[in-house]
Amino acid sequence: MKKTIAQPPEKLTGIHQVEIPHSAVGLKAIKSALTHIKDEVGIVKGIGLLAKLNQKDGFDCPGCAWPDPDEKRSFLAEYCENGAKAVAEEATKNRVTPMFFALNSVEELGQLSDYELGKKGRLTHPMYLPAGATHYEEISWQDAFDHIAKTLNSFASPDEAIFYTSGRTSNEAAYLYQLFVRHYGTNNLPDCSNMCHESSGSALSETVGIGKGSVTLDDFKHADLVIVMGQNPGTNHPRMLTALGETKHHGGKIISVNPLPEVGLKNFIDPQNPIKWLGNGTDLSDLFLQVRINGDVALLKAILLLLLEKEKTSPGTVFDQEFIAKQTQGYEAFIADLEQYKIEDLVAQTGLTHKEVVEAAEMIADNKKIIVCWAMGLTQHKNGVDNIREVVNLLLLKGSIGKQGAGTCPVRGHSNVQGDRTMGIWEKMPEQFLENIDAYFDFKSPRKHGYDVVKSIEAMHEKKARFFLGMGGNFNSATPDTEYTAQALRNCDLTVHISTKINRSHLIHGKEALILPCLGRTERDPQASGDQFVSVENSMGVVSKSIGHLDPLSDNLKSETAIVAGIAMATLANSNVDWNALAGNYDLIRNAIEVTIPGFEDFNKKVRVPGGFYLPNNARANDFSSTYTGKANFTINQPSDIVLEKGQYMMMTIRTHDQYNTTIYGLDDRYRGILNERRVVLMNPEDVNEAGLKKGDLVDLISHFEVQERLAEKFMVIPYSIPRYSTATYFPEANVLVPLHSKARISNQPASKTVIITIHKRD
Ligand SMILES: Nc1nc2c(c(=O)[nH]1)N[C@H]1C(S)=C(S)[C@@H](COP(=O)(O)OP(=O)(O)OC[C@H]3O[C@@H](n4cnc5c(=O)[nH]c(N)nc54)[C@H](O)[C@@H]3O)O[C@H]1N2
Ligand SMILES: Nc1nc2c(c(=O)[nH]1)N[C@H]1C(S)=C(S)[C@@H](COP(=O)(O)OP(=O)(O)OC[C@H]3O[C@@H](n4cnc5c(=O)[nH]c(N)nc54)[C@H](O)[C@@H]3O)O[C@H]1N2
Ligand SMILES: [Mo]
Repeated sequence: MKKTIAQPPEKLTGIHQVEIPHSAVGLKAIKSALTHIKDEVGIVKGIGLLAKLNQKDGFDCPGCAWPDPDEKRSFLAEYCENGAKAVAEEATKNRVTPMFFALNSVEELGQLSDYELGKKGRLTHPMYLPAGATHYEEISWQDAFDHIAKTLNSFASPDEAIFYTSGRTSNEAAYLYQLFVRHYGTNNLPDCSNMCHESSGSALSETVGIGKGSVTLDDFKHADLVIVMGQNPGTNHPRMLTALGETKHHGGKIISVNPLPEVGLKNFIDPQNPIKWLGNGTDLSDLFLQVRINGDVALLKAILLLLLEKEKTSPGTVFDQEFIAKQTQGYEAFIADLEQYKIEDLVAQTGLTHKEVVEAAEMIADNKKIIVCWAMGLTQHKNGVDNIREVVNLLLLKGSIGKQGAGTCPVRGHSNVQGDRTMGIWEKMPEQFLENIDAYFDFKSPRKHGYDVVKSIEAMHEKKARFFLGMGGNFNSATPDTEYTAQALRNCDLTVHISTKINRSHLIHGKEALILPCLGRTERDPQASGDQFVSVENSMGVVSKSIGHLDPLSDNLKSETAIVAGIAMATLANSNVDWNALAGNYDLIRNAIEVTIPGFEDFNKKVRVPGGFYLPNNARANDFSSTYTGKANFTINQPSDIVLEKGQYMMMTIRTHDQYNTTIYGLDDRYRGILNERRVVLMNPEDVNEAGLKKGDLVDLISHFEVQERLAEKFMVIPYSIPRYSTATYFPEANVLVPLHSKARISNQPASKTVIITIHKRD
């Protein structure tokens, strides 16, 4: 049998470049949202669905984790174009049935692009791929569960199995899942967060004693200054633009730090206010710093040096000395280290001018209440943890944490990625959590730390692990080093995916494979005790209820919770956990959460209050006693140590406006003016010239890591506004270039935004 290709096929789709729009959102966004809804769902059903999206009696948007307002929620503003696309994708009319699998072999499906695969629709039946077979075939739920149980029980050690989670899984399903996995005997619980905000978690726990952000939505109204670093909210968190608009409306300023002039950070037309749809919108960024890829620590250090000079001239006017003395540790060592740097050297590393850095420093010096927001542009680097620790240094110097209008704001990706962690989806949960679980359920959970994403791939590649279960997600395509990861999956005895839609991970499989189709957020969830609701936690630590209203699209779907219970009952012969009861009534799962996880007192009562409740947050409360020193910690960080050789470029892999991670909604990157083509490489026009290339040339990209090289073929050169020697490609097409072992220090997060490449013209 021929191997199915592991990366998206290298097909060009016919680029069409247009002018970059002046503003984000506005009428065009609403039009685009409605077109997706009309095409996938139908207009009447679709509008009904949107009316429930992010409303207090509705379902949580399966798009991003940006929070909803605590109070007033308006119809148009509580969803965004990309949220509507996420809903359209899930509530689609199209179906992937057993007949579809009978007509299409795995190899044939592998020829389709991610876009074409996604458009095939929702999975309707459990499917099984026997060893050596070319086609998936229908299987009963019980047979599927028994098959998983047989495989899991055949291993010498439970550590031979890997249980991945993507961040859409509800709190209830995630809690039950980790309970099953620990009861089975392993902590091998890698998750998408390992590739997303792991660097934030590592840096924030060390410095301020909580791995989550400290601000609330309301803080945006009170901030003097919001700094948005390494994030593209216009595309990935569009409702955040409303919050940034509020900052401006209340007299605050905004600095954006990004290698690309992202439209959403420039100007925004509020969808909530139809009168403004045709106007000029709100200008957002007061200062745009077009930093070189991975130039952020150097930039922050340069700013801090300038602030230090000012503070020395007039002590107490720039730094919050009272906060520093009372609440922090490590100030002197930090200052001593900072003073070793020369401003010229630092500025040279950023690709910015001295004047721009001075302007930023002045804005920061003059303001006391500062919020820093960030996402993948800071976390997915070798020095991703340093990036975020340096952000914290800045906030600590300004005393800008633990007070209104100030603090840390790591903007999470998947809608419940933060909740899944709270529920215990982590390969190294702290001892107290494990003790609580053991006491409540009366078993001994394993203590040995499990594999994270990178270690899971290594373990499967080395055949130390032979079973993979994905609770959602698309492991083959979302992880780095596509060919290597694909081989890791192929080495398994059995790969299992609990999914709503078909994706490439179903096609890159172990000797045997199973696809278990589940209900989505938009659907009702009928169980033994009646229709259930679930809960989710957003990026700011608010836990709220989510309930779907559509009838399940097929009688053969099960909820994620029911699937976990089914696997657990088949696998664990002597379990004293009543899996049936838990899956039949999610209140019982919430009772267990209440007892075993701090902050969930009265969970069943509080979750029923419209809008939900805030989890405790020590950093928000200005209490840093939970760090290893009992104080907020200054840290010493290094600027990037990567030196490019002649002919080399730094490449970041980013999202277009028309995708949700590996789900490709469409082929347009509207806010960057690049339509109908994903295999592009954005380059500085001078670099294009110097390399003897021109717009539209086809090139191959080779990444260089230690002595290894990786090849990605057929990308089209696009001259674009990006600093010299910085380039951009889209994820997941370019994942084949991201070396598995190029990862962030401490957090072990893949460095998918610091990829060193050379660019080679095709004949
Ligand atoms: N519509 C939609 N929404 C989404 C997603 C989606 O795919 N589609 N994905 C969800 C998920 S899981 C996540 S994690 C988030 C991702 O949200 P983002 O982090 O906004 O997503 P990316 O496209 O990875 O963009 C990173 C941004 O960082 C910039 N950047 C890259 N390298 C650097 C750097 O070295 N320094 C600085 N300062 N900037 C840099 C890039 O130019 C880009 O603007 O979005 C979530 N929301
Ligand atoms: N090169 C590069 N690689 C990256 C990134 C990058 O910026 N650059 N970003 C990284 C980041 S931040 C993340 S978070 C990961 C994302 O990694 P993943 O979370 O693994 O990937 P997704 O593409 O979000 O997963 C999509 C699949 O989830 C399934 N799904 C959707 N909804 C549900 C549901 O409700 N339940 C279940 N069970 N399944 C569902 C569907 O089958 C769909 O095909 O990728 C990472 N990879
Ligand atoms: Mo993410």
